Amino acid sequence: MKATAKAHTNIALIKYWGKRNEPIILPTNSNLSLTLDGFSTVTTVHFQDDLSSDEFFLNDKFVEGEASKRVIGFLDKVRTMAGKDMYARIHSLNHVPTAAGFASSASGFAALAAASTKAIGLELDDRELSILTRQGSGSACRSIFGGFVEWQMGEREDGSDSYAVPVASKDHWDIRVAAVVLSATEKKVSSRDGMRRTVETSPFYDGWLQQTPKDLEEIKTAIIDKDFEKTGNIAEANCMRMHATTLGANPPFTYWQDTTMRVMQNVQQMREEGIPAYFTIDAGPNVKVLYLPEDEQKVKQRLQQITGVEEVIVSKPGKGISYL
Ligand code: 2P0
Repeated sequence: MKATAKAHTNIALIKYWGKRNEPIILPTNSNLSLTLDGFSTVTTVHFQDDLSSDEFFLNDKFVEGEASKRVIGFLDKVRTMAGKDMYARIHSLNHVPTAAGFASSASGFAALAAASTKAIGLELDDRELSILTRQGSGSACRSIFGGFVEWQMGEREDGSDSYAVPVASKDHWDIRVAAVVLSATEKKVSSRDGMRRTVETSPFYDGWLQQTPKDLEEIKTAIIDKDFEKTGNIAEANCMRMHATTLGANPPFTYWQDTTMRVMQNVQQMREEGIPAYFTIDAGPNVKVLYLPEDEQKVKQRLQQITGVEEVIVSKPGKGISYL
């Protein structure tokens, strides 16, 4: 009744931004990401007869409070599915530099879902696993697969048609992602709260919903064709539209800081100088930059020189979940 799984985080090129159902996490728009090899979580779940509650350790530290509640809530779903009433000891090792601005929830819930279902004896296929993982954290359902992955929003109320599907494998196209870590980051609005506030109050949200399906269709073609300029342009524009919706929220907010904008401007400047590079930004101030392998040195150097940039961590396309 013990299993260990590894999952990588992912970066959304077409963003998941808004829920139509909060308890089981159903999105308002289909979205697409690239799984990254640089950042992963390894989780061991051990169901044991002698435990009277779940025990969650993150990087060898016992965790209580909200983070632990989310993990236990997820294991409750796994127990219900398996029809078993046993508690578990969970050990998670996060190889995601917290400062890198990647939500560790994507790799975290994907690894937890894979390890816990295997440990309890459930035999799920990748689709079933993606559906379950989605209910831990939305973006995590994409990390079941490697490479370029679409989360199809589905239509059903029970979420049975809302899951991730592979679009192109990690070996299809070697593009790179630099995570640009900023030195000073203020306390931010969490992605959950930011999403909710935007859906409920931003008059710009309708525009987001209208445009995003078109972005998704176009980027899928661009990825299949390995058209970097098109892929980058669509990803950057989609990111800008997501962030524009937050400015219309009530109260309005933005995830950007001064360094965020400096990095964005430098990326656009690089393009003017003939280096194809494009940015995307999630629910935080850090910037991720897409570029091609042959430009790695130039892009890295340029990003490291920007005032307020602490570190640049590069990543390649990564694989889906694996069992250790
Ligand atoms: C994404 N983000 O597609 C988008 C882009 C942030 C901006 O998924 O509430 O932590 O756990 O489903 O996955 C961050 O939201 O939200 C996110 P929950 P999550 O990657």
